[in-house]
Amino acid sequence: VEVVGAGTDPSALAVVEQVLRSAGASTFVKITDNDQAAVDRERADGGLVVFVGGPTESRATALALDALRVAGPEGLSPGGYVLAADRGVIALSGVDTSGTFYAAQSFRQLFASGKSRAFSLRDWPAAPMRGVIEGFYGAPWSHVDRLAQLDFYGRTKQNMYVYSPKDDPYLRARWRDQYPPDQLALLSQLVGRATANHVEFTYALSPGLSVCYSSDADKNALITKFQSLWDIGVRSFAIPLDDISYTRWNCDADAAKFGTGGAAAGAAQSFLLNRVQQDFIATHPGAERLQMVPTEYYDLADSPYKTALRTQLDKAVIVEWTGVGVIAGQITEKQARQAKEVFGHDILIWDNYPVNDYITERLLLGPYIGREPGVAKFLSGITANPMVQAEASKIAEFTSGDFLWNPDKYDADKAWLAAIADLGGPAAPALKVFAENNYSSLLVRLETGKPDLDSPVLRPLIADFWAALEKKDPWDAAAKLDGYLTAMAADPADLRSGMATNPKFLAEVGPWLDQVGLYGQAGRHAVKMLLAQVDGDGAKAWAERGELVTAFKKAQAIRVQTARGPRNPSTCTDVCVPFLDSALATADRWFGLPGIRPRPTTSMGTYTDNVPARMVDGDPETYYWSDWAPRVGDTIGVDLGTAQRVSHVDIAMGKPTSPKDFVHNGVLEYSADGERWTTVKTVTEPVVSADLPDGAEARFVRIRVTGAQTYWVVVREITVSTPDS
Ligand code: LTM
Repeated sequence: VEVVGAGTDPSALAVVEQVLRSAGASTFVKITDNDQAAVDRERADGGLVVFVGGPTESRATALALDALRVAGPEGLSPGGYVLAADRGVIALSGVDTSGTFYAAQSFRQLFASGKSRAFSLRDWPAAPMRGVIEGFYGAPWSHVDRLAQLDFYGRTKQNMYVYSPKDDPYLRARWRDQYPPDQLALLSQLVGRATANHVEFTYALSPGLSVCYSSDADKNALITKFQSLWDIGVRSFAIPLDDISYTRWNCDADAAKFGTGGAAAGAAQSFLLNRVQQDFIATHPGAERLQMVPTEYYDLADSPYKTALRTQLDKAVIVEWTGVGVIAGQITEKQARQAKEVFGHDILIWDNYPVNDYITERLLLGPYIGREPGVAKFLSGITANPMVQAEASKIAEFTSGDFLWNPDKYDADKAWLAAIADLGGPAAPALKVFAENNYSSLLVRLETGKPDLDSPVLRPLIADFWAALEKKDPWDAAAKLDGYLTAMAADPADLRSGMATNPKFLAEVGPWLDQVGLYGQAGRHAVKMLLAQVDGDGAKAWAERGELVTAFKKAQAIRVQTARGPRNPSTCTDVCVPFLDSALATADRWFGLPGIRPRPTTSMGTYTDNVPARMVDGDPETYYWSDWAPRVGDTIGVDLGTAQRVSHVDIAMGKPTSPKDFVHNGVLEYSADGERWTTVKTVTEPVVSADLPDGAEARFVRIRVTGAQTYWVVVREITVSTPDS
């Protein structure tokens, strides 16, 4: 029996009915809240009575909570709720309709976990704004992706979706143009789905590439566009002004009115936004607060631009900020407080995790980390910028949603396992193996320079195996390592059958999944090859070596088409390839094979398909090309797999059409262990040639950048010679 009021949230009710149906209920009797006699009758018949609706929706739930001696949700922050059950009665009462919807979601979770006996729960969110901003470069999500995302946000109690795909022409390049009716109809469907899931659909228009800030016509074009979205139900609007230039005006009138430089840009943006605030937001009752992304969105340094925003932009506007750095390794409460002061406005974080548009060869499936609880509590909230791969983004999104609801209790590992269970269902164990090998937390690497955390399970198994091999007693460690590699090798088949009901996810991750499988296979052959050598079985070792090389080559030949060109997926990053290289180098010494097998290393990204492998392909016409100007500390070099005697190094950088693309200020260094480095010489020219000291032992050789520069880096060839080569 469901007891509802006139205002009971229909979405909450739908969730409750779905749960009860999955528990075997087939008939529902719906009773309105003033029919106490009907309730008593049903109870006398032994039926389960479920009261749905908080004080603003239904009067009956309060009476039920009284009878259960549980306090109501009054006074909780928006989205808060009380959920209680005892003696055949269940009561779901939100402080608002979203709260009741979240009570229903918790009811679903508790049912799934089997906790259906007497309990009472009082729960509310820490952050008012919790969600996702579709704000990446590259192919925008499909309509179907977005519908699925909105349902997912509802299930995970997130209340915000910002529609801001950089490559939707109607948002940036052609922002003045109205949507054709068919596209508006799709947006309208999204707004409806968002509302049903208690998600605020924010429409974010980015006029910065061509807007004339002082022009009435452009202000009116903005408002006309917003009005067309208002008419289909949108109530929340944003004006992102990131990734544009403020040294260049789009019209002479702006130069005349505002002058030049950062202060002028801040004044111009404030001028336009204040007019949108006054002429649109303030004239539309029910509109949410306007949001904006400043052009300086990535730091805390005060500047003429920020001063202008602080002093001139209407205080009602919420300012977005990515933390310190476009991809912020850590965001502290102290920084959050500073952001509020420096920008002089309420702050919403645009968090660039798990977005992978700048590193398209990787999937970022690790949990949300590195944000202090105070960030969620003290600011307006956080929207996570996801990956091009919508379904795969759900793992990180699940965890950021968890953090935002209750940051004090957030446990990244637990949240991550719950995310894997939620997405993987019965295939969760296979999904876990896959995600562990795409677990990269670039948040850590980019900010601290420490290695990221890819393959957290495989990494120590490999280390143990090497240590045991050294002691000539590798069998136990080999068995453990082989167990995990077997799971990797089986992962493509396991995941494809176990997650067959989610073909979208499988299509998104296909090339990465195949690579995990091939690295698993190659790894198993590597272990068997090395064990055969310990046994002195040369024939077997040689056969395993052949299988290893075949699987390894296949893994390296996989290509994924991305917005930045074709890429070799990078799974098990910095773990599988070095392991296989080292295994081959170790075995080849045993076989008495000559030569060095250098593997390219770089701390930078790759421009189009000029992949790092081209630094060591023996062909000086091909080259690796970084996709940014190196920062101090960036490196390019080679890893030889094992430490060995090295006598000479040649490195050729630059190319005829980009002769200045080389490291202008750097040092050539080598190291046996990757920890202690010896400097050979300074680097200031495109061609580097150096003898290493007699007896030098190196596994790694690199150029480390010591001075900032604006040129990118081209490396044509790195050649390393041994005393006998
Ligand atoms: O972060 C912001 C505000 N803008 C862009 C994003 O659109 C982009 O997805 C990320 C990651 O590449 N970087 C940005 O600067």
